[in-house]
Amino acid sequence: MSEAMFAAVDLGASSGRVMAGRVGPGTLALEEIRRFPNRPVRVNGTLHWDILGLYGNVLDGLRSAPRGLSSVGIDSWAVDYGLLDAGGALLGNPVHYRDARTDGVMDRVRAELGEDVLYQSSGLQFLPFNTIYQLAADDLSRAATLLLIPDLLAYWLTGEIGAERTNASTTGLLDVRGGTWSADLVARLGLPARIFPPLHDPGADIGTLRADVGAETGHGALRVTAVGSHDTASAVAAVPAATDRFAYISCGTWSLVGVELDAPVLTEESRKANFTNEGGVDGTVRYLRNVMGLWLLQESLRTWGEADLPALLAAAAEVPGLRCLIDPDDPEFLPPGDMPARIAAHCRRRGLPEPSTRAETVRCILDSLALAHRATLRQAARLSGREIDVVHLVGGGSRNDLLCRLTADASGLPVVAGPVEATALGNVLAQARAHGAVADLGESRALVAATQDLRRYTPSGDEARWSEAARRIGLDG
Ligand code: LFR
Repeated sequence: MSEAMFAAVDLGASSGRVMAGRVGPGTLALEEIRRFPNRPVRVNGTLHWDILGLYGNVLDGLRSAPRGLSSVGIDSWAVDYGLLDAGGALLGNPVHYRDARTDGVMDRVRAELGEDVLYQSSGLQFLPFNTIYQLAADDLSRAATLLLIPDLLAYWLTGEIGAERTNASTTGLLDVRGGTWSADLVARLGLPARIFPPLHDPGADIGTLRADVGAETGHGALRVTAVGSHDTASAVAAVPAATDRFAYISCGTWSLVGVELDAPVLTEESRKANFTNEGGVDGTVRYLRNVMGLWLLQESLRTWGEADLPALLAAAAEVPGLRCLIDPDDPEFLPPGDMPARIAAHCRRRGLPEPSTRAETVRCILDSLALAHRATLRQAARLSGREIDVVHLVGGGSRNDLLCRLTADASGLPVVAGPVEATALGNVLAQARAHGAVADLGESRALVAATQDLRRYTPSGDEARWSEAARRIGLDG
């Protein structure tokens, strides 16, 4: 097999990038073409994504990408969507999942349909922003088509309409067993069945660039290939695991903590622990839970107007550990706003010591995330029966040396950190498979392990200290 080149469009909640990836025997190399911030905008009280700004950056990225690409693939954060009218025009800017429009909606839908009905149907964890609750809060009267964010961008690039399955699995409206839209839930919620497009899997050929897009970007009849369009599905596909006895933490704005399975876990215990069964590439199940993640730190930095993260992390490493602790998954931390003040108030309310400096706040966030990682890893193993020998921590968070070390110490498991760009790599590898440049998931992962920078953290062994801290904050897993 000779070398082939692919472009990956990867949109995260805080930044987006267009990457070029070269894949061949023993080769997997990424080059960053364009990186841009993803800044939500509040308009008339509603928090929106700047979707045209993002699309403009995607076009600029493609324009700067090398010629000779075999295809381009798109992934983004999950659950959010745009609505098209009957003529294919976008009905308003997509709303951000952290917007308050879903306040109280999940509880209403749960009470009406029953938690068990919802979980048995979709296998999805209960998060207030899942598409199903957003749709229940939306005006769909003029909507002809619903497109999740990567599907919307693919539509603008190609003119083709469809829904990629890994991302569709985060809506709460995909049948977890059959992989089709759940007609029953759609009907019971009174949603219009017409808006749900035909489904396809990663690897599917979506179409070629529209003539005007080809001319504008200089890529002629470039093909758009479906990838694991949910960013977390792409990240998990690029975990450099050698066996199936691994857990992953896809660590960025969120920490997605779990294992990869062949079949969903739909037990009552699993529902109560709020674990999700999302779709992975090759029909795998991403059995995981959302931990609040580095959002806590990002939002603190935004509040402080602080730019020097390396200095803050170095200072946080010197602060005595496990003193100030929070439950990072408290819903009060979900919306944008003054995070340090909320963290202090959370500690105060629970009668726990409050952080008083920026370094203490950062240490509190990282210690608490490590404790949540520990608890979730334990639950994932217990609820799924999967034994875990190693934790792969991938994504932007794998750059955070202190968080990786604390996660190894807290979990008592070796942590392999990296690759940083797991999502873009997973995106490129899904395309490479569709174009015959790699054979399967196992070969893809072996290629990541052989070519990417990885760091290994061995747990320090002070298990008793972490257990005591976990009990103090109620995160014993
Ligand atoms: C990570 C992620 C998570 C999803 C959250 C909201 O970027 O896609 O998997 O739960 O964002 O879409």
